[in-house]
Amino acid sequence: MKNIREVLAIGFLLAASSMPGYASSFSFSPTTDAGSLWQVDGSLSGALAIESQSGGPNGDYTMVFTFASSLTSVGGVTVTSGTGTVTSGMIDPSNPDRYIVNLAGVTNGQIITVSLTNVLSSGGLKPTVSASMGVLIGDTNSDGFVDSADIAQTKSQSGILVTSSNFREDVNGDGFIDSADIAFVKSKSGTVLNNFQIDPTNRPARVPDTGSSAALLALALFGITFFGRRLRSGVTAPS
Ligand SMILES: [Ca+2]
Ligand SMILES: [Ca+2]
Repeated sequence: MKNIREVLAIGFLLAASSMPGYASSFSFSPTTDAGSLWQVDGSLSGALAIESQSGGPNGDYTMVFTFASSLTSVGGVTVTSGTGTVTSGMIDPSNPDRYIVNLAGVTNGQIITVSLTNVLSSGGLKPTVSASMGVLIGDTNSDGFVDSADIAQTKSQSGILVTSSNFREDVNGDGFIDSADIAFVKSKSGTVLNNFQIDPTNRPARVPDTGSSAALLALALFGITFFGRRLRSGVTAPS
């Protein structure tokens, strides 16, 4: 699995090598787990990748951008959408093709986008490079929902050595898949990745965003008030 990923990554790098300053890939993981072998491979232009592992009590995650050539400097790094803050950003001291972004306060059930500006590499200058990650703790099968399928998947891996193919089920990132992870996924059951559909044909409805929920609530309150008044006026009118 890891070998296939490496072959694909190398192929991607070769394909992107003719594009100056182009970020060829990025990956992410909980910060405490960032030194491990397994991170979620993101896509800069394709399907959204979802992080299933917890970033701990402070929501600490690390994103790594990989470029086709060595970086000279990066002008700035910010969270351009979603909830979370950049605590640090640096060119990887052990590999200048990579830029590491540490994040804190990343909340669950959201898509967060991080942007690098004025990325100067040996391949040229890129004004903006952005990457997004979905954060949904316990969504081990990456469909944007935490439900019985994720619980079953985690149960199926309980007690099995953590590898590149099942690390998503190590939800608390402690290096083991066990009852703690099953309980963790169960505790998140019913949560969703807001405003996200992996396949509209398989899911009946988009999750209402906060604005829609507020509008529905306002409409419901208006209805209760309006019909309540009508009811009261109907009852009191004869006397
Ligand atoms: Ca799921
Ligand atoms: Ca675990």
